[in-house]
Amino acid sequence: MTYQNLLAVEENGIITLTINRPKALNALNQQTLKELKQFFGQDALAVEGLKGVVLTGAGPKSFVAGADISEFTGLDAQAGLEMAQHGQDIFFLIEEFKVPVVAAINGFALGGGCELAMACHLRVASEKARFGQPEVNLGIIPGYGGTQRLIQYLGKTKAIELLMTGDMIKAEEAYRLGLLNYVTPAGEEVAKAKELLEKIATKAPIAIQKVIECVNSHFSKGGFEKEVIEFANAVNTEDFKEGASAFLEKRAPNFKGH
Ligand code: CO8
Repeated sequence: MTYQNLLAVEENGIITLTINRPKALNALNQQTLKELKQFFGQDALAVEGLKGVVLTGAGPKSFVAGADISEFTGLDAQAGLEMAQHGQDIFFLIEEFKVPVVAAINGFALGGGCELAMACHLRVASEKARFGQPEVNLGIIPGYGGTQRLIQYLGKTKAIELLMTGDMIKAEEAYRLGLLNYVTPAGEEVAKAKELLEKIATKAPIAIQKVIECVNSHFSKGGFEKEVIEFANAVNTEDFKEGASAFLEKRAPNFKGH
């Protein structure tokens, strides 16, 4: 497969998939989502000898800084609904991928970036990584499953606080709250992710697939559907136009509540 915004490098049965738009802090534009769909839409079991995938971001600063806000201009409720649904569908492909996917979080994991990391089976982060769901700063809510998976990992208490405040937290706190499996010194997150995959590869592959299926089946998808609808309703507000414009114009937003 050839990609514009992803780099896929296979070594010893592990594919390291790097989101490669460092100038935009690896923000998820539509092209990148299309390529993620292409990659995770393939049948993992049909890829000879595949032990697992490490998903990371290019550059020293960011894993993924969210959905690409420059593509929000002119977004209406219907387009917002379709985009959120499309993103959620791709993230479910990752969550349901038949071999383990480990996020190696090298920097900012914000909005859609935090949601992407949460769709992976395991998360290893550099001590420099930062996490958050800052959508409320833009007048919207998460649309790629963030309202649901954040509760799955953190519980309601901290999840609702982070979703309401848009606050960013450091890797150590994210680890303490249960979002991360491991924190490593900066630059060692990919190696640790590979080490985890090598360990899992010594186990029975069918048993690992069943673990993935059974853990996923614990959670209902009802809240995800609600999130798509309410994301679209938030897109339909003046506050969203103000929030997105304010980000692009590098100023603070002035929300009015309509
Ligand atoms: N989209 C597009 N461009 C971005 C994004 C983004 N999410 N984040 C950063 N960039 C760009 C900046 O515009 C800037 O570009 P330029 O150099 O051309 O001005 C470049 O990346 C570097 O960014 P900064 O200069 O801002 O770097 P700082 O170190 O000062 O700040 C931050 C880094 C804190 C990460 C800051 O860039 C930031 O706050 N980014 C936005 C984070 C955010 O709000 N993410 C959530 C987006 S909304 C979302 O993800 C919703 C998901 C569901 C969508 C459903 C379907 C549409």
